[in-house]
Amino acid sequence: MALIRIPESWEISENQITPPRLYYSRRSFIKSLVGAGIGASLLPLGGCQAGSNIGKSSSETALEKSINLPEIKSFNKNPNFAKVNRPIAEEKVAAQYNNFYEYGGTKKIWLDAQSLPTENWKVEVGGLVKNPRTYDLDDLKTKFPLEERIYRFRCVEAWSMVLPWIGFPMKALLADVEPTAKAKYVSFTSFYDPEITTGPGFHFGSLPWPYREGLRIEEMANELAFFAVGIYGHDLPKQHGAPLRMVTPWKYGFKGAKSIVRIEFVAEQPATYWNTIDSNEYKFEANVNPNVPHPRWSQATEKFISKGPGLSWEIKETLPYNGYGEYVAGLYA
Ligand SMILES: Nc1nc2c(c(=O)[nH]1)N[C@H]1C(S)=C(S)[C@@H](COP(=O)(O)O)O[C@H]1N2
Ligand SMILES: [Mo]
Repeated sequence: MALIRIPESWEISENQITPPRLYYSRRSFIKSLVGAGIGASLLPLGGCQAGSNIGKSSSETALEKSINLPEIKSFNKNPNFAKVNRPIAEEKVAAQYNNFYEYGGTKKIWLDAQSLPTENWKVEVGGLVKNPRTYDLDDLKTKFPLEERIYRFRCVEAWSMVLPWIGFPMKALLADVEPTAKAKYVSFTSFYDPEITTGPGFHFGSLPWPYREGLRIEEMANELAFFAVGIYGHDLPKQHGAPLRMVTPWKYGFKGAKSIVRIEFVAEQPATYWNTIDSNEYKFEANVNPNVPHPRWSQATEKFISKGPGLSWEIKETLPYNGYGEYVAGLYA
């Protein structure tokens, strides 16, 4: 299979990011960085671009290795989420176009993310619950029946894909740990170790690491809220947030914390990574809404990404709740 090499012009080019050490103010750094990334990626709106680069074979081998993972043998295809009216992204396209800021600020972090250590993974679940537990990955995969769900995915940066996740509904975990009546929110924390997560420019102390996200308990109990342990029929690649990540398809992609190590039930709305950086631009709720622009760009349409080689996209209208209103609108009535 030909390597899918995402063209430079499609994404933020490395030389558009001023090295962070030149910045003195955290806020201006974030603004320029996020502005550069998002602004650049939105410029070609309306365009379609074929890839021309042939990748190096070492990089092709590394990419294949990163997605050539053990098959998940036993899972059901959930008939309610068996397809959407858009094509599923080709696997290598999805595996090369990621956000995972622990490993850097471009879309090309898939290779750097291979340093994430996933052996003997443990997920600690505690806080306001009757049954606090520490699960290892096998516990999670055997205790909770696995299913495949094909979901739309919509990043706040206005790109989108359709992805075939394998995992289990969050409500299954809720039933196992039994939050107490005091628990109103839940906080999810991603793996973070500054010695390992080596993305350039993201590791000076003032950023609110580790990456954290949160939901209301009712959101976590919703049918759609999902934990993924796999994608495309196999274990989750590191760049997608191995070995366990959140998937909340009616919300912007940043709500889907990757590589989760801790889940804590709490009484108050928990702090989250992007909301702490800029609460005006990244709301806690973060429901996909075409009628509410981000302060710096419209959310009315999206660049729908599905195929390679190279990368092409189509402009599509963004749907309220990313098309999942029938499941979740009642939560926000
Ligand atoms: N720990 C962590 N989780 C994260 C992020 C991140 O930077 N760190 N980025 C988020 C954003 S902005 C998006 S769009 C999705 C991207 O998921 P994908 O790369 O698997 O498509 O991951 C989300 N989860
Ligand atoms: Mo995102």
